[in-house]
Amino acid sequence: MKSKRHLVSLAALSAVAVLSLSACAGGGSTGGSTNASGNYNISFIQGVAGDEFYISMQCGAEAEAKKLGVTLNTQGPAKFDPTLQKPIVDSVVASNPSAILVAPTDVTAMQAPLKAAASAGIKVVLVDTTVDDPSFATASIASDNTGGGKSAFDAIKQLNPNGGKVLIMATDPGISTTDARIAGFEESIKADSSFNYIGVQYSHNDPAEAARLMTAALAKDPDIVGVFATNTFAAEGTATGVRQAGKQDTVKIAGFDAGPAQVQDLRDGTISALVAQQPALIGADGVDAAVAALKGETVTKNTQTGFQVLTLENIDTTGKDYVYKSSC
Ligand code: T6T
Repeated sequence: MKSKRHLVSLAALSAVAVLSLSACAGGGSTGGSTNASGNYNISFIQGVAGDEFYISMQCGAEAEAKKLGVTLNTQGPAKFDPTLQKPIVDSVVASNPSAILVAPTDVTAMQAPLKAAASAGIKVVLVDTTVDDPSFATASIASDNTGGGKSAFDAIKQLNPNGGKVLIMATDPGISTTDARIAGFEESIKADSSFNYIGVQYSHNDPAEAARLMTAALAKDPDIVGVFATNTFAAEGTATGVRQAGKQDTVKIAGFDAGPAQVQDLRDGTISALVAQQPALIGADGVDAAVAALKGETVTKNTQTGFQVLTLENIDTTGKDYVYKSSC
């Protein structure tokens, strides 16, 4: 059943901005390897296969590749795990594409394999996530993850104006995006003395683990009033845990991402707000950056894409185009 309290206007929390940070880099040498038809050949390596965020990014990248007349192929590991992503990167590098678009699954573990790709003369464009030292990369394109974390706190505060106990359900430490979301959320909550922040739980990108952790957290702290779930899978599991505890009217969940399952949870009233990214735009910008670099044109080194806070109030109007796709 939908709670009226979920209808509180959160429109003011929405922020859509696409801003290109000003540092520009020369495109470097022209050329790059081409395929048999003489086209540039781009490989997109997702953070994990089957995640609607990366599927939507693939859709945006494919559409842009078609427009520009370049070839794009996509693959991703079965789990968001550097031990599974590294062999994919290594075999893609061995196939010598013109460029790689990649969402590194760990800031440290993916540093050397991606630097090696760039050293082999392949243009490397980081999409979504990054690594400890991305200086080898042609370009980096990512959401305003810190700002999204702050907006998630604003959403929880608006639904709990008197404050209360709040936790974060995250994935794993060492992922640049979710770490930045946590940092943004923590900065806001620590500055508000009406809230009692009880810390981060790591669910390893596994909804079943997030549900288990959430159930345990509610057994220990039944007075939790809010949870920030830092991505699709954390949000899905958090919603399940809260539902199983019968606490959906008292625990307000703000989740990052807007896959179809999260949007259904928003409609059901289990989730109150979703911070939707623009994955298709990130994919399209990534292809543009790779092709510009291959042509020796000037490339914007860092691009930050915006986000939109989705609620029951805007999901069928201004928010509807932000819902991620399950297929292109
Ligand atoms: O939140 C996105 C992405 O931005 C993050 O880096 C990893 O998780 C997602 O793919 C959602 O599942």
